[in-house]
Order: sequence, then structure tokens, then C-alpha cells
Amino acid sequence: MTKNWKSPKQFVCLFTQKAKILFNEEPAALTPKKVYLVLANLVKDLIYDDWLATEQRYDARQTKQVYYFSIEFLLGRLLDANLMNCGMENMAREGLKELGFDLDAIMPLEADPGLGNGGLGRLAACFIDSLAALQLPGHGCSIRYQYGLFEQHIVDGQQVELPDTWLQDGFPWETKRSDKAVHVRYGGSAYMRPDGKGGLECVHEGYSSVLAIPYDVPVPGYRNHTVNTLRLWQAEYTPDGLFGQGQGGDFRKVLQYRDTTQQISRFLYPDDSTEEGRKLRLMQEYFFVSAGLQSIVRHYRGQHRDLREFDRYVALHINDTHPALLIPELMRILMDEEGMGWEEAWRITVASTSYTNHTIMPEALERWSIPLFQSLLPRVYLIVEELNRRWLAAYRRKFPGREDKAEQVAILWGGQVRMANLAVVGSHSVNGVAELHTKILEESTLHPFYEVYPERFNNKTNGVTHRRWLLESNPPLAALISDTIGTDWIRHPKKLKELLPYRDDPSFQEKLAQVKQDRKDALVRWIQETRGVAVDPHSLFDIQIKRFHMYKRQLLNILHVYSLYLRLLDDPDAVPLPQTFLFGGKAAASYGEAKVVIKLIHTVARLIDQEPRVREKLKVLFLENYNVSLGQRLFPAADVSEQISTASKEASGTGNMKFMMNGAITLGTLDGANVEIHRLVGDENCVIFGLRAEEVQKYYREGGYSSWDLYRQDEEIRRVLDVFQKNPLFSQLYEDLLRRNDEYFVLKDFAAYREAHQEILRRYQDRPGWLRASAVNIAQSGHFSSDRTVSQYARDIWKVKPIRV
Ligand code: 9GP
Repeated sequence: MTKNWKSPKQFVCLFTQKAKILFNEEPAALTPKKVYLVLANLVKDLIYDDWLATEQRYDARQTKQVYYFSIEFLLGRLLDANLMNCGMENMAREGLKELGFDLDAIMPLEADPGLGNGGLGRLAACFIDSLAALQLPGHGCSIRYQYGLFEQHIVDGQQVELPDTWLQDGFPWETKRSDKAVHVRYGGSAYMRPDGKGGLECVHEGYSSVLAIPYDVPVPGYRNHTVNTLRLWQAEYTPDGLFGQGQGGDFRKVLQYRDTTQQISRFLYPDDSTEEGRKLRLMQEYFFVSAGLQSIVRHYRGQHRDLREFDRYVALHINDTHPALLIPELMRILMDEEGMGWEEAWRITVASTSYTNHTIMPEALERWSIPLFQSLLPRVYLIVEELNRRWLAAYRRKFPGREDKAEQVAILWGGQVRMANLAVVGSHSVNGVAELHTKILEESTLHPFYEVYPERFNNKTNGVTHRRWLLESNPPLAALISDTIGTDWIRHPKKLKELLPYRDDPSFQEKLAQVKQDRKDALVRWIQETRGVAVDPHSLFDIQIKRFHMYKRQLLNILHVYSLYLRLLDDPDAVPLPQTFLFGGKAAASYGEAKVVIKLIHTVARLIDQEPRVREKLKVLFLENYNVSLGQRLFPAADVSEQISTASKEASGTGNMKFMMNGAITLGTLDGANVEIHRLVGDENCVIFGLRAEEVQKYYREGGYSSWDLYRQDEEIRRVLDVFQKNPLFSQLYEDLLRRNDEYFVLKDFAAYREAHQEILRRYQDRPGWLRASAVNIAQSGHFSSDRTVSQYARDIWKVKPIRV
């Protein structure tokens, strides 16, 4: 196997061999899809030697390693990223050209693995990229879903969900490791009995077991020979799963068992509105946690290390509450399989585990019904029960007579297992993902825990990998930056600050303007080709792309656009320049209101398109099936970044950072990481509006405000809300805003938002001022590279150090 492609000629030779091996065809006969597969396999070959060497190096150095457990890894396409990391993109481009192929036409043929929903999963993907780039020994652990998050289609303005068949043509980056399979147990019964040595031991019997098979995906660092691993587990049916437990013979039971097993790694986020769906989710969570931990402990044991020193060599990270079962599962392994006592196992578990909270939205702080939990995971339940008993006893000793508080911190309460409480009690570190979010966790959401363990709480503001979101997504901007300040920023993104002295330089500004126009033109061409819609490339591009959620307030955005429409009907000069409002994002399949907002966006878009007096100035476009690769087209083309969540609700946001990195100006509330963006760039380089977090929280405490009063006072709001009268589909939104008193302060912030838009238009017309602001945003965005974030996790939480390979 060759280490590197030395020349395009050698590339052609290797490509030809590979095409023979894989398809028994000459390159000229390959379909474009096959060209992609041959190329991806060649790149994987390039990575393989380093992958093995990295693993050997970590073992030889007995280095501490991090395992990042996350139910989502929203990877995006890998060919471009892997070519870039290996430094082989130009060679591949030239080699393919000699063979008559165009790399840029091949890359979009790769399926975009949608193994995630939004920010949480994409953050995990950015983190493993940064871990490898920083030569930190850290790996991902998750599920190999057969279907990713659904594919969004829009039919008659409404979202329709279709299965995402990303594995249809195979996933060339993975390697199946059947030799590393483990068994995960479900059901049966568990009880304690005397062990004959004066203690107790656990018996778990009558369970069924599922075979967990790992598929490893290499994660190469940026031109540094480090290759870490993302391990994705797949559930497989095995006949001994039941027969081994003496339950064979009952054919119906066997069939049922087979079906359930195969469901485990079938879908990301099964619908949890039914008991069946909830059971499946809990099975998934235990599945990857148990499989991952078993393989980590096995590897650890294989290194002949003493398990009492586990936390010296292993750091386990829980990304949101989904992997929180890691805590009782590690206890189970240490006690039942390794014979440790409770105290020692507990010390090791807490010392190895850390937890990140990603939201304060109550629906995401998971709770499981005890009967479901107990029947599915009887042994793990016994551990959680004992843990809860010990924890509450200690808590009551500290706060005697404060049952109100004990209720808040209990792991088991009201017939439920509370996963966030489990995660906090069992971790030595609990972090939020932006300063404001961490403050809210400490002062409110997790305050009773903060009182007991203030030293556990810390902030780690999110970041995004500038390699994917700038270098790969926006090559002309990356080239301009390198021409201006050299290439050091690629390895040290903080050095983007060196652009600051150029912010008023007319020649730099001119080039920056050209880059933005180039990216806007490219997006416009792509929209025309793929959607058949014409967009004015010289209009202002105002973009809101993220999951649909009422707190993210896409509703505020579209109601404001509708108000512009009404104004333009009255006065064609009411808006000084043409604007294009782009939306993208998926609503959870069962989230009715969010889906109605998508319908509303389409309705307003149609109204505008049908109105000659308006359509010269306004365009609304919803780009269906927003995913990582679509994001890579949109962030570089944006003039304005819409970050308008109700203050206090968005934990951090990461799209805000990607826009900033690509020179867009933030129009936002002081929420999540917007607060830190605002602090870095200042008022003159972003536009902030609306209620502050404290004001929102005060309203919540005091029962809100009267949206009816606002409706009566503000004529524009009244006219805008009339849109709901035109279509009974929208009655739910009307109810939310007026009868249910506007939980997310859409109407309350409307006037401030309107003014913020006017301010944006004023600034946009001052070209040098706008370009200066754009330059400042790019220059300050180095702070939001995930390299910074991951270095902080490594230093403060995981205590891992870089290892040169
Ligand atoms: O909603 C948060 C988002 O604000 C944050 O940027 C992201 C990564 O930390 O996590 C999101 N949370 C979830 O996706 C679910 O908790």
C-alpha cells in the first residue's frame, strides 16, 4: 500500500487498479457514482497506515484516551474533508482530470450521512475533527442507524418525511469489525443474593441478548498523521440471543425478538409519543452505551492495566442526557464483572465521567417511566435505585427538612427515572455550552446541584471546525485570507485576528465583496439548476437555517417578511433595496406547530411571487431538506445571519458561528453564544434587538405579558395577524400568539425586530461600513473554532494531552 500519491500519474495508476478490484472495469467505463466509490476507497487506503500507527502509538504510550458518547454524529460528506486533511485534493483533482472526470462533479454524489438532527450532532462531528487536528487521543461512539434523520420533502407547502436511505450505495469509509462484537442484555430479572463470602452478588437471568457489531470510521487530523476512530454500533439478531437463555422453542417469541433487535439500529429518534417508540429509544441508548463501554474495558484489560486506575487512562463523555446510562453501566461492569465494591466502583465512575448539557428545554431533559426502565434493564435499574438511595440520604443530611429540594434532585421521582439528574450526580464535570447557558444552569435549571457541587460546573462555549466551515466550504474566502495574512490561521485560527488591520483597506474590502458575490452567484446558479427558481444575486441575502422550533422563532421572521409585503403593497418604495429571505430546516415529525410555520413560509412566499408590486423587492425561498452539505453552500453566501431565538432559550447555537466565519452580520437577540459574538465584535458589527434573558425570565416568573394589549395597540401587528384568518391551517399559531399569550414573545419583540431590520438596511447601503463589519466578524471568528473549545475540554475536563504520531 502506498503512503501518498506522488504524482497525478501515480494516482491514475492506482485508480485504475482499484477500479479493476472493485468493479472489474476500466476507468472510462465507470459511472460517476462508481468513480466516487473508487476514489473514496483510494483515500481510505491512504489513511489506513496512519490509522493503525495512531492506535499503536496510543497503546505504546499508555496514553489517556477520551471516548465521546453521542446519540448523534452529523458528519456531512467525508470525501472532501478527508482529501483536504490528507493534503491530496489537488492531486486527486488533477489525476481525475487526466481520466476525464471532474472532482467537483463527483463530490456531490456522496450521500450526506444524516446521523443527527441538529446542533448537538453537528457539534459532535466538529469535536472529533478538532480532536484529530489537535492530535488528541479521542474517539466517538454512537449508533450506525440504517436510516438517518428523515429526508424532508415539501408537498404543497407542507413537510413530508421520507426515509433517509444513506446506506443504499454502501458507506465506503467504514470498516466492519465483527471480531470486536459484544453482547448487550435486555429484560429478564435481576436480584441480589449472598455471595458466600459475606457479601452480596447480583444474579441477572432470563434476559435476551443482542449482538452489537462495531463499524469503525477513521477520523484523520489535518495533515498530521493522527487518525482517530468513530465507532458506530449496529444491532444484529443472533439465534443464541434467546436460546442461550433457555428461552428457545417458542417460535413467536423468537420472531418478536428478531424484529425488535433489528429495530434498535434502524432509525434515529423513533417516535416517542407511543410506549413502543419510547421503549425503542431506551433500548438504543443502552445499546450503544453498553457496547461502547464493554469494548473500552476489554481494550483496557488487554493492555494489562489495573482497573482501579481506569480513570487515569480513560475519560468518558456524555453528550446530552442520551448516553447517561453510561454511569450505571460502568458501575455494573466494575461490580458484577470485575468484582469491585460499590465505593470503589463509584469513585472510578465519577472520576472518569463528564457531562455536557445542551438545552434547558424541558422536553430534552429525558425521563423514563420506572416500569419500562425496570423491565428492560432490571440490573441497571437496581444500580440506579441504590444510587438514588445513597444520593438522597447524603442530600438530606446536608439539607435536613428540605424535601422540596430533595424532590428536585432525586434521580427517581414520581414514577420516573430522570436522566439529567443521573448525569449530574455521576459526573465530575458538568458544563454548559455558552456563558449565558451555563449561568442559567447554575442559577436556575440545575441550581440545587450547583449548591452541592459548585466545583463540578464549568462553561465551555461551543465552536465549529473552521476546516469544514471555512476552508472547505468557502475556498475563495480562505484563499483571500491566506493571501492577506499568510496560512498560519489554518493551524491557529485565532490568528484570523491578523485581518483586523485590513478592515478599512479599500483593496481588501473590494476583494472581500467579490468573494461574497462569487458565493452568492454560485448559490443562485445551484438554486436555478436544482429547484428551477430564479433569485436576484444582487439582493441582500438574509438567511435563517436551523431546526424548526417555536423558540427559534422562524415565525417572527416570516411575520416580519409579511409585514414588508403589506408595506410594499401600500408603497412600492417602502423597502429601499431587494432582499431575499432564505429558510431551511426540518421540524420533528410530530411537532405540529413547527410544521405549520413551514406551511406559513410557503404561503407568504407564494403571495409575494404572485404580486408584481412586491416581487421586485422581496423573495422568500424555503430550501427543502436542509443538511450539512446544503449548509456548506448557504453559510458562505449569507449577508445577514438570523439568530433570533427568545433570549434564554438557545443554549448556544453554532450556525451563528458558521455565518460569522463567512463574513455575515448577525441580526440577533442576546441569547446563547450571540452574547459572546456581540462582545467580540461590538455593536457596530452586529445588530442586537429584543428582550434580554433576565427580562424573559422575569416575565415567566410573573405570568407573562398581555399579547392582546399589544395586538390592540400596534396596527401593523394587527394587519399581519390577519394572515391567519385567510387559512384555517394557521389557527393554531393564532391561538399560540394571542390566546395562549405568546410563550416565546414573538409579538413582544416584533417592533424591535422591525427596527433591527431597518438598521440592517441602513448599514448595508453603506458599502465600506458593511464590508468593514464583515471583515471584523471573520477576524474575530477564530475564537469560535472548535479547536479552542476542544483544547479547553482536553485541559480542564478530560486531562488529555496531544500525542504526536
Ligand atoms: O439547542 C442546542 C444548541 O443551542 C446548541 O448549539 C447545540 C450544541 O451544543 O445543542 C442544541 N441542543 C440539542 O440539539 C438538544 O439538546
